[in-house]
Amino acid sequence: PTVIGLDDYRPSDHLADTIHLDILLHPTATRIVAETAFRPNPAGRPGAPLVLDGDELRLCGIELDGQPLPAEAFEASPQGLTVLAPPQRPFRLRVVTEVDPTANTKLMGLYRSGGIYCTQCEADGFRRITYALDRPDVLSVYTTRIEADESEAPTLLGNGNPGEAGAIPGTGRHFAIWHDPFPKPGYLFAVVGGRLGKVSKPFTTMSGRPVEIAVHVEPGKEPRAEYALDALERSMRWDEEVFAREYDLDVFNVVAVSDFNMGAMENKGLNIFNDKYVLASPETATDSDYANIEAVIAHEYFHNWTGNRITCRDWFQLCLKEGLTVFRDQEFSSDQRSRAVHRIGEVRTLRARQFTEDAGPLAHPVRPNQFREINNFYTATVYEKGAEIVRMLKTLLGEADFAAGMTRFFETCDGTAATVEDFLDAFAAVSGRDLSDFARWYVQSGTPVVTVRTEYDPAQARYRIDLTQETPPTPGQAEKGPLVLPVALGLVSPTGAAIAADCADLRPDGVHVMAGSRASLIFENVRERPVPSLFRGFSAPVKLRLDLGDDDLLALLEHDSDPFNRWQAAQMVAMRLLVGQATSESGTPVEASLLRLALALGRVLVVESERDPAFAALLLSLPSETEIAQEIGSDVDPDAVHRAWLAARGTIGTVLAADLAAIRAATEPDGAYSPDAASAGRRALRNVALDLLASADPAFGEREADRQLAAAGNMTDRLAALAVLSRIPGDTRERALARFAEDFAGEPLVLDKWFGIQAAIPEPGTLDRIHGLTSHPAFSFTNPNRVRALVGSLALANPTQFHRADGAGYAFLADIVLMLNGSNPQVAARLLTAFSTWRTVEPGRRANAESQLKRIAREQNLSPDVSDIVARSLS
Ligand code: DPP
Ligand code: ZN
Repeated sequence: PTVIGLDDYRPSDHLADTIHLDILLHPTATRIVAETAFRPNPAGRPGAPLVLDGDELRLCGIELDGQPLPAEAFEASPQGLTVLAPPQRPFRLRVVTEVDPTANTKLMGLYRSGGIYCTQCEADGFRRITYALDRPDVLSVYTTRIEADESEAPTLLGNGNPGEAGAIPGTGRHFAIWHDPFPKPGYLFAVVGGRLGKVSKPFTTMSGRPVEIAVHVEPGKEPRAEYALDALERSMRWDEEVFAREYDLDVFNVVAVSDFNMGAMENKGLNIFNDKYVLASPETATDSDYANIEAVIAHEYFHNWTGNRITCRDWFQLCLKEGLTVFRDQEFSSDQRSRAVHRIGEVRTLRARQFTEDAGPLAHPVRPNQFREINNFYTATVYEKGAEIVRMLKTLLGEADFAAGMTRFFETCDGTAATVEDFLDAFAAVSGRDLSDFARWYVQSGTPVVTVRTEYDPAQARYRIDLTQETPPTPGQAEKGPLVLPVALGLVSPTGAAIAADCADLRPDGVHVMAGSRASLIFENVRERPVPSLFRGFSAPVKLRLDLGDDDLLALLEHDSDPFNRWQAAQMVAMRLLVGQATSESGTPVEASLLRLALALGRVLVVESERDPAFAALLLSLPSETEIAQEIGSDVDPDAVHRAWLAARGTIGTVLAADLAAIRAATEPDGAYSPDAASAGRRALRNVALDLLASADPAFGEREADRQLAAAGNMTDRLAALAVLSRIPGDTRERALARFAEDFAGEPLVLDKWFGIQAAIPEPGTLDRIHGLTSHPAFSFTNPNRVRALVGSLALANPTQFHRADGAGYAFLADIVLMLNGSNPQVAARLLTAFSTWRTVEPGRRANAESQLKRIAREQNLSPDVSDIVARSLS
């Protein structure tokens, strides 16, 4: 595949001001008549041919200004259409194409999901519907007429506002016309046709515009769409209150479909969702499903401004809409829930996914400078690290300048296809600051490592913190420069008293801005040896190397005023002993250290399990096996990591048994299920307690989980119990799994959880079990959710079995990747990224992984998606 570079950008030679589409829906032969008003772009090359993108298209007709275009005037293939000498003035091109939505297994362009016609056009899907200037900086006003059999597709939805609609007498067909007044790139185009039920309500915007907001789902599932509708309403209100952003059309429609490559898509006025992020009922969805629905609904809605009203000049600017919109949805969720708890969740995700990506062969800058396949750049780096950059910008500038910068960005860039520079310029303009050093965050890949040394001089009552930062080399970037790091920090007395920070280099809000590779902070009038609390709230996405002993860290756990760092301190103690245990270079007295941690957690729990149960649940959650492996960094033995992890949980469960039992007794469910954060927090704590008790005493765990399973009145408690049981081999487990499958036989999204739990069992029999499940009637390789639940859980949530020493896990994943390479390359490529840690495992496993990667690389007819990932993984 060809490499596309950021520096290659040049404006389109032509513009497309309006596009009129007539879409005649048919299961296997949908016709698309596209009439586009083109004109030469004053910024383009005069006299250039009109080069339109296409992908697997069949051309059925072409006219220019009402005249058939003679064969010698154009060149056409399924992959493109070129008008060789287009007029040097505005002209209209009418192109007729035909596509087969039923055969479209790639789920890009127009396809069918469970009988519903739907589209996915980001990034390059519009060219699978009609020939077009399919690039984000060509914005057009779309008018779309959709026609279909009334019996097959009673609901017809498009972008923008609804216009004329009606039956076509005598044909059994009907039509609907939609007009979107906002110019947009093709990737935001969408249509939907199908038999759908809906829930809706009126919404009045802050300036008084009446809007109908609606969520459309499979008929019969309407009650399960109420939560999504509620989350949408709250998102719309929040964006008005916090960012003064108002909705701009008469309707806002969300449609849920079962077959979807990603989470959801922000098409203008017509968001299309993976039904996993819409449908929820207490019986079928867990607390985290509810939280995810809220977050994804908000995310896609917020794109209406950050993505749609202001779009991206080119795909290298993807983080401009994604990082910013993730930041916005994180802020929304933090306001709706507990900010500290949410922040910890964000950081856990960042570390598990983005730090892993940044440490391996797929590392890339938040704004990449080249790509072969853009679909492979919808990554944790672009999204999650992109959001961290916006968060740092806010910390750096402070609330007021950040808010002013956002307003300026909205005002100056509205209606344009913008760049990261445009975004930063808005903040530079309002604050008068030079952000050129800060901009390095967008172009430099890799996770900075900050090493801290501290020194206390009691005679001078002086305390000194030395910080150095270094970013390790990443593919294509051997040399790294220093990054601008907002370091939020404070001093804590080991006995709990706060210590006033008398330091000239600290802002009044407790932030030191570190701009070079090293910094020294001197604190005066420090009367006792303090413990430093650094990067409070995770103020910068760095790895911290801190020379603190367990006692100091446990003092932070107990006394720091920053909840994030309290949690972080416990994680650091745990990580140190887990790594020691797993690498058995254990000069550290692991048991004693573990005991101290457990006892400290016990003390903290007394207060926290009442004050903030969700926070208490997080305190009790050890670093994941993925994080431990990442911390070890090389020659990792996943079995040793797993053993260390199990043993630590067992010890904590044993030491805290009485406290955990008391927590369970105090959090018995009372009354009806409510998905609110406080109730969810109590369930989380209760279920973590069960998990730890079961680690300490599997026989007890089995009985208790079985009891909870039988009594559970909601999916959260049911699934938590099933997960605990799944790790305790025996008849009880098998009966529980069988029963669950019967109870939820007609519920694909619930069965995904069941597939996922089984695929994550850390036992040698799991691979056979997964093989068996691929022929389960509810499983299908054509549905991305099913594949992710079963195969994705093995690859991403079951380190010991994916990284089996005999290589069978790798071989299995490689087989699936090759099978999906042709039918759904995006899903195949995504699964393949699980190999990205292959160089960090011990030599035997490493050789097995490499041979599977090479086997994939040798295959003929690799999709651009898979070939790009495999090539970068091996490079
Ligand atoms: N733009 C989508 C989202 O992240 C992904 N295709 O919202
Ligand atoms: Zn997004």
